[in-house]
Amino acid sequence: LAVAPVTGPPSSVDGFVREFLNNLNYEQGVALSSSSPNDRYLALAYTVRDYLMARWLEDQRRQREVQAKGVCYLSAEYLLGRQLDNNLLAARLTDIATEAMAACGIDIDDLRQLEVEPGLGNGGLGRLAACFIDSLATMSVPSTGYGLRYEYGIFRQTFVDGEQIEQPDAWLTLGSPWEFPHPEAAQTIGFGGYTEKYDDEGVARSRWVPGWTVQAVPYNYMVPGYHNGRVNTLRLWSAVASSAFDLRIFNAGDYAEAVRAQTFAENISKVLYPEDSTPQGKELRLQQQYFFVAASIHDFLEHSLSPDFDLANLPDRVIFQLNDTHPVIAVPELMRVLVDEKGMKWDAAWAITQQCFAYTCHTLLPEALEMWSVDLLGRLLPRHLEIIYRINDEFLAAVRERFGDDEMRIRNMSIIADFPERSVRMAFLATVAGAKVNGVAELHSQLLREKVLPDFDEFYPGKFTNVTNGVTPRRFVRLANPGLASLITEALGAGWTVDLERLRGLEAFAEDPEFRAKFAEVKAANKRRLSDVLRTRDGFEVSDGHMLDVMVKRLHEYKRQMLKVLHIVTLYEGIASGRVAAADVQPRTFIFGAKAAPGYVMAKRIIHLINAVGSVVNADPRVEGRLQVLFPPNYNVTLAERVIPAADLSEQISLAGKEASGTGNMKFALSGALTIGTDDGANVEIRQLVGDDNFFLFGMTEPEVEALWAKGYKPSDFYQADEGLRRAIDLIASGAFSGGDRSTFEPIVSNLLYDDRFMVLADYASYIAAQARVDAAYADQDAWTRSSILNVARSGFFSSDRSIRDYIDRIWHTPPVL
Ligand code: 26Y
Repeated sequence: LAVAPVTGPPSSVDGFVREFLNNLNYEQGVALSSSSPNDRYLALAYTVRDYLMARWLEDQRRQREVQAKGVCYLSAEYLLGRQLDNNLLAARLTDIATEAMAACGIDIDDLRQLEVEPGLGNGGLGRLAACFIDSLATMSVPSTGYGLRYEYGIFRQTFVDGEQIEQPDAWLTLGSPWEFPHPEAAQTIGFGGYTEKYDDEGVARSRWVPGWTVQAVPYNYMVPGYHNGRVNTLRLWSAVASSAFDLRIFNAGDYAEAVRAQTFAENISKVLYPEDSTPQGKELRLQQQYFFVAASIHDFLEHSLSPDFDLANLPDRVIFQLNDTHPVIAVPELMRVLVDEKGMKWDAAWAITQQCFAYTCHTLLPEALEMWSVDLLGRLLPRHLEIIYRINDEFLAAVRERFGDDEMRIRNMSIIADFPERSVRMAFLATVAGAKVNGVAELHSQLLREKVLPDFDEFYPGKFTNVTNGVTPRRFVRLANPGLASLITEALGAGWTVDLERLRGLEAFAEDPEFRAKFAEVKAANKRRLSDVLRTRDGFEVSDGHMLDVMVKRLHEYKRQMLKVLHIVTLYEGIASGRVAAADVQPRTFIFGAKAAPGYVMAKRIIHLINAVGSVVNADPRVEGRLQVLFPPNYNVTLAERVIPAADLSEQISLAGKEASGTGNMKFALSGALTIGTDDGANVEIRQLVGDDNFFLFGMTEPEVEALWAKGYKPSDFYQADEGLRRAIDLIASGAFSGGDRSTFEPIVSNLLYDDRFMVLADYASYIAAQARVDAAYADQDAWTRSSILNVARSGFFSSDRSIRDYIDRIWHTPPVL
């Protein structure tokens, strides 16, 4: 029997109980009475899985049979979050499972808490990939997500004396019920070695003779669509040594040496790189990148195409979407397969390749564009380097033809950079190879064309486009904010979860006092839920009646957590100095969540400072509890799902021109938080949609930033000119937050005063003024709630379903297969 019969969701609680007990007995080997919480969690997960299985098998069969064009999303990161709730929701099993567990004397909530989320990503880019595969499944688009199955995901963050300590994230220890290993479908991936020319019946050809190989073993994950009976696949690769340990050496007693090769190979998928911006030239990272894209391309060609498929038609069957530069080594790999392995002519192969790739850029920081040294590439992937050189030669010849021998321009456009080290600019390679190149918000796409890749935009008219990011309403509204979800359904009826523009219908309700009261009650309940979580998780007490002012995102200087710190210190200094009565301060709780890259010293110092300011402010009786700073460690998707629905104010305060898009900003707006933000990334579009009255704009615009740099930026001038700023910085410098020790935070202070690359001081006054507007607005609770409802009503555009529709229309041309 090739395909299991399609069964619908179980109609009875009894049926679910039976399946659950079966799984407990036959998979876990325990009786209900003797089962541990983890046994129960696993058995529940297996039961949910079983109900999705028939659909999954059916969709796998159909994807092979229909031969429609599909998307292979290539991403080094997927920040999935917990799976249980999402899969229950997609399969319409939430109520049945809850009752079934209750019938067994189990509180399903207790089991939910046991799941360790797969943290296989750093931040926005990885979470975006997770939202996109959810939307692709929900919209019935044939697609596969490809990536890496890191044995250790993003590090677990703890604080010791306020400083970040990283711990390995052993997410697989207690079992991983959502994955299906397929060792029989392993791919052999080569590395190193040399290339050689040979004569193939009169035709001169090249081939690669790798020096060593690794096995890539796929693990499949279900990606269920929401209420549409679809289940797509996420396929993550794990590295296994091609030959196990050396028995001869082992028997001779040198155990470490016997497993050396094995350890070396298996290191490839051992751990996620926690850097999320600067591409440090890590050999292992290049190995990871090549490992997963080579395995994915071969997997697609072998398993998705019929044996007699004519590869000339490949663009009719697949688009490989490159999620940033991390998978760009796929370009020379496809060329190598087509030319060296399939015997295709170079020009034909290049024409195909150029139609099969598209590239999404997620940054504007020039230092964040990946470059690989020619030396390293030549050692690790010698044939790929040759192919890149040829692509570059032909590309530059075409540029010469078009623009003449403009050597400056040629040097600026070359895929190979000569300084400071001969290296390959992966973003340029992706731009030359991609059918389309997109940025992730309107402003970002515009700056990408005008500032980062202007020569390419001129050379390739029509290649550049925009797809503004989005977030999945399933996880971030339905699951994370059930109170709001019910209220919306009550007001608008069902259907909005897959058609988020319908939220517009809430605009009318914003004028209804009764609806406003209900909406405010949902927000209050979300705050209580958050408060419960923070109490059990971290021992924090969230005070009643406070505005929740939230800044959660990776710690980066460009995101400007320091600006938020200066605001808090300013408020505190006013009270501590006696100039402001505590009673006159709007009660606020400031919540931070942020991980810093382990090697990013300044970012870690800022984390230390936030914790230090929190300790002092929270403990000072003069504050009368009206200001509170909470920094729960280890911010992740699970915590985000509690924090975001509870927030009143969303902090999106990057220096204009630095944040490509942001996606947290969208999640907050959809949860009814008002944004205080700069004109940056997707903030621009959020403000346009929700309206100026419902958004607190501050700071310089991107052209103003440019102008200030051009004129010569001296941060100390701003320090001298602004008394409030001076007092805040002086208080930090005085050691007030470091037990009198002036040296602890001195590097932060001097960085602000004498360098300040992200113009914190230049935007300080404007930020403080905007915060005063926030206070004034919050004083009128009913008006605030109205704005909050309008934020929800007008943010439907930010569904990742809309992003995916844009990708389909502008880039992929892969219609849904219904
Ligand atoms: C290769 C390594 C150094 C690296 C690893 C991770 C480089 C970058 C990253 C991650 C980047 C990232 O998360 N970028 C964010 O992508 C989001 C989704 O498009 C944007 O919303 C956000 O503005 C951008 O910073």
